[in-house]
Amino acid sequence: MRTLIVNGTVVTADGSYQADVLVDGETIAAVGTGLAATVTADETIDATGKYVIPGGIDVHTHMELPFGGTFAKDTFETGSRAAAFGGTTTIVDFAVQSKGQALRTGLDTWYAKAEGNAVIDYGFHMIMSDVNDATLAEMDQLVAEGVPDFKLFTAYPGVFYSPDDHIFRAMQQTTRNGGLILMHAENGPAIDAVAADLVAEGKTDPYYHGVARYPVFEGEATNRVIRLAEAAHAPVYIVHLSVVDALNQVRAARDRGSMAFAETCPQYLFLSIDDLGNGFNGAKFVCSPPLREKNPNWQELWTGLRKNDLQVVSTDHCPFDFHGQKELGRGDFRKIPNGLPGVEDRVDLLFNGGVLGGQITKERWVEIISTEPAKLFGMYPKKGAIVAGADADIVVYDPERKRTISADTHHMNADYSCYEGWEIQGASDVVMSRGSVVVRNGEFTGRKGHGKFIKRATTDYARMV
Ligand code: DUC
Ligand code: ZN
Ligand code: ZN
Repeated sequence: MRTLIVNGTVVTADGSYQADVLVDGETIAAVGTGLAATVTADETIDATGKYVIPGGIDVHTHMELPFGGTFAKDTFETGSRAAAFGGTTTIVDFAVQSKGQALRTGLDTWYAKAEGNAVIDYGFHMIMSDVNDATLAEMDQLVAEGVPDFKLFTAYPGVFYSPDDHIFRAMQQTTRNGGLILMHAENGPAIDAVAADLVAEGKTDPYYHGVARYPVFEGEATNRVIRLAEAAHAPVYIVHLSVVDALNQVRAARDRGSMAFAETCPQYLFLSIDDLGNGFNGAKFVCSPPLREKNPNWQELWTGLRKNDLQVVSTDHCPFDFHGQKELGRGDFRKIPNGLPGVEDRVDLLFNGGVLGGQITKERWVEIISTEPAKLFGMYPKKGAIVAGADADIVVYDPERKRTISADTHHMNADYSCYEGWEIQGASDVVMSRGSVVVRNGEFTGRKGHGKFIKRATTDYARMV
């Protein structure tokens, strides 16, 4: 099957230009002007007035994550389908090692969840709940099989939490095996102390979830894990950075030449602690780190994205229904499952609020939603690029189309949207995954099981600073 995309504006991280794109089978065969005159194709897609961009890459999703006695509701089938509707053609999900298990057991569980179900390509990171001699040795095996990064937590004592010596040991291991440590950086023990005080005072509403998790607790933990990485001569990637206190730690580290990288998420650019108010309705917005004060955080995060102190925007997609799941925390905000639905809206929110909002160029938009995630996570230029030889993961994007976000029309498995009623501009018309059109003009045309596991390479992080 050959497909020719004609008359579009190819938008890449490096620049934009008019060009046609020829897809042959699963890969891009040629990019150039006037291809229609010289090649034949089975299908021609007219992209006049549209952008032709590499498919979005969301390197932070949690399909079926066990959390707080329940599970994130999207499966690989429903979640990857929702991702495709939103112009994302690759996800990297977090496999979970439960305490006492081997990494292998957790990873095999995630292979089984995804295989035969995902509609777009996927990779895995490994959440490490135990760091010991056995799991440290297993890390080398995972790096070799294309799962080269590991998430550790300074939050959630008793569940995912790792003490500093465990984090340091894991970092040392990646210095040897070329992997990358991803850090959820919030001071969990301090947060739990404040949260216990608040509940004892009768402050049990979702809003206090935001109050308990002081910005300094994220700033302190961010600095600590970066310092530990420096001591181990290891790169480190801070996930879901939410607040200026933490951003300043990343800025300072990068200024001193550290291999420190970080992502933020749409919820920290567009939502605030005010959304956590409104009684128990605020439970819809409970995630960790929490939503922050609008000022100065939103603008500082945009500045961080412009200046490359933040390299990626991912979603931390982790959907729970309001009814029946978020409600587990009525009367005690500590029991509200943490997480928001988001995988479907990232590309459009970033275009509408970022590009049309005057915060970033359309080239930087492509960079932070696709190209940089591909580079940092060992998938470039197979993913994240419109070049001959790359996987034909392509979105024909309409920068003019308007739509209203709503739980009534979204495809994520959640009974609410954090952006209900938002009118935004910019939408994916055609979404192609390895040469197959999976979404066309709002209709799903893909296939369950089309998505393949991506064996990811290690990256030379020193060259990416
Ligand atoms: N934060 C969330 O909001 N959900 C899943 C896990 C996490 O760290
Ligand atoms: Zn996290
Ligand atoms: Zn997460």
